[in-house]
Amino acid sequence: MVIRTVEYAGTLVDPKAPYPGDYPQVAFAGRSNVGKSSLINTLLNRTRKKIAHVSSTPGKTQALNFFLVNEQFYLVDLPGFGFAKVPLSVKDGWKALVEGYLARSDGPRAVVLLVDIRRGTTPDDVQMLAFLSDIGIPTLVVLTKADKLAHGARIRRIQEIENNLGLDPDQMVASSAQTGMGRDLILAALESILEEGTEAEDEAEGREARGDEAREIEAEEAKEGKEAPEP
Ligand SMILES: Nc1nc2c(ncn2[C@@H]2O[C@H](COP(=O)(O)OP(=O)(O)O)[C@@H](O)[C@H]2O)c(=O)[nH]1
Ligand SMILES: [Mg+2]
Repeated sequence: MVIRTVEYAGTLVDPKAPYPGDYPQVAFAGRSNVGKSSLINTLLNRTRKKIAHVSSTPGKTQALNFFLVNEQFYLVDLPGFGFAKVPLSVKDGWKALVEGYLARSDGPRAVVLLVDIRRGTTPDDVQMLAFLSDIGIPTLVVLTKADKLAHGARIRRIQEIENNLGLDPDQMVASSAQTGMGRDLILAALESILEEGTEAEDEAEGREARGDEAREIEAEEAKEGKEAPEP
């Protein structure tokens, strides 16, 4: 997937509120400080002009932030979880907002769950994975800050986390916002999630799913007709 355009589309503080528009959604989740804002900025090519704020006050924002990418899908930035020092009411608020949103019938097509490669999964991560599996949302686990481990240690760590969670290898990607590691794999995964959803919709509406060729031509036409955004 080539990122052509990104725009901030809106914020939801009520999980039942209407969306900013009618595009498929992919949500990004993870504990505070896991590197979510950094990864989103790297994925969207926003290394200079940051779109997701890199914050030093974990768990402060309780809102769902929508970014429209390529006028094709919303990347939804979920508030971070796993903040130990906040009052219970804040945790309850987080749960109502995030779980309420994820469980919507018109909720996200997939969730990207970020886990710090050195820390591994926390009980919050495990709970989140169980919740997502219960409601049947496909999940990609991204292991962040992979640049902090040497190659061998990284491979061992990935294997360990994979075994702990009982995930398929293709459900996990190691990434680094600093080196760009994992970026292409994550974007390819997002693309295939969005394509699958489109084919399913076409079938449901009795239309024939369009071939790859038609889609490629359309993508090229869209590219030709649009200026690339300033980096
Ligand atoms: N070495 C390294 N540090 C990172 C990486 N991603 C994020 N960080 C650092 O981790 C801290 C938290 O990052 P941030 O993106 O704000 O996390 P968020 O709270 O999940 O949005 C910041 O100090 C980042 O500079 C990475 O891939 N590698
Ligand atoms: Mg952040």
